[in-house]
Amino acid sequence: MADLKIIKNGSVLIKNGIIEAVGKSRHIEKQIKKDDVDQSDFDIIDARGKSVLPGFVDSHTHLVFGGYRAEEFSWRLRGDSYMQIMQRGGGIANTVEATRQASAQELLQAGIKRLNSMLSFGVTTVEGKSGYGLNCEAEIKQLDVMARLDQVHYIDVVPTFLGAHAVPKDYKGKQDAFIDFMISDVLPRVIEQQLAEFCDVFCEKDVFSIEQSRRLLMRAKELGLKLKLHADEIVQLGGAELAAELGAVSADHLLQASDRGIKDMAAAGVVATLLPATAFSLKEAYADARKMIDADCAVALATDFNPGSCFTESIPLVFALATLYMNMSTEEAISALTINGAAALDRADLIGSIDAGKKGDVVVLEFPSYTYIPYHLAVSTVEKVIKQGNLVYDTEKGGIIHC
Ligand code: IZC
Ligand code: ZN
Repeated sequence: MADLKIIKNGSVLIKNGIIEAVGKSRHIEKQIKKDDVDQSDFDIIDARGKSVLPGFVDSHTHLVFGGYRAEEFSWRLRGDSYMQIMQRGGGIANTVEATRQASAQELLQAGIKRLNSMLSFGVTTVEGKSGYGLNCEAEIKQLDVMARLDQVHYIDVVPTFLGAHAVPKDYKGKQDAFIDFMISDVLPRVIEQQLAEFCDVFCEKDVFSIEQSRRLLMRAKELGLKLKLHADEIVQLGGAELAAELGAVSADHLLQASDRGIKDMAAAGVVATLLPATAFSLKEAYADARKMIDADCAVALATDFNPGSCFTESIPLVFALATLYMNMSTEEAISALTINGAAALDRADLIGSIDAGKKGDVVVLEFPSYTYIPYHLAVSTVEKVIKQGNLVYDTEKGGIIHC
């Protein structure tokens, strides 16, 4: 994670949206001449004095939702905990109410705005979860909106089915029956309509147990979904161990992960996705990134953008927290937001690094080195975003470039 393989005085050649070559500028120029390429066929973006990185991969968000929970934030400022608010009937249940009431069109418009903000931070691929419907119709509506967002926006949207995100009012105290309902009614519809790549569960004390999570995830896996897990965030339940047991692609949060769980994840190749902006927002202790990296876990970083515990799409904030408070080096944090983010979405062969054959998703920083990312504290250093070879965002051209 600490080795970024930096090329000084380099160039990237992108053709038909795919990276064709990367290397020293003089080598790339020679190759273009040898291939007899007509230079006028190419747009040349001059990045002299700047730095070029892979587009950021935000591999854990809840970006499609109705309503906001600003009032809960002020309650938390007064000392209420996230879980206390949830137990009083607020929290996720509030967003479920608002999301059920919102039309697909309203969710789409809000989603586009949020993706525009993410693009300005250099994000070129984002994962998004359902989980604010909790019934068949509204879960499908959320996933449909994500499919539509993927079509209409530059950013690639990877959909995750999180039907087991909370226990809805009509299933209060009947978690097992709710998992049965997800397995018998909702999951088959999601599969049939090919609306999700991943299945995730909020595995947490007083939400869904290890047993309940295992049951739903095993069925999802049988039906062809890849797995993720909200694991060991508030209480040490053994979520990391479960993710390893089930061969999940990632386990996320991990503030309370046990040593055994960390070892199991490393052995099973589960990506440890850490969400420092959530720990910051909830005033919790950060996940032990150093322990995980030293145990040979692949660590990814993501925003966890959601209306409750972490209402931010700020990649620079994540960099600041990871480097200053989790003792990750800048290089490790960059790997965690690029190639390991891609691995957390099972797409490391397609995105996450500037290599020939991968998607032409790159960002240009306004500064000469990536070291400016955490140094320019919590402020974006991204000047340009290139998505599949097209310049789609440029601060020098007023922001997003609409085609
Ligand atoms: O809306 O509160 N933790 N799910 C699990 C969330 C936070 C999102 C929310
Ligand atoms: Zn989450």
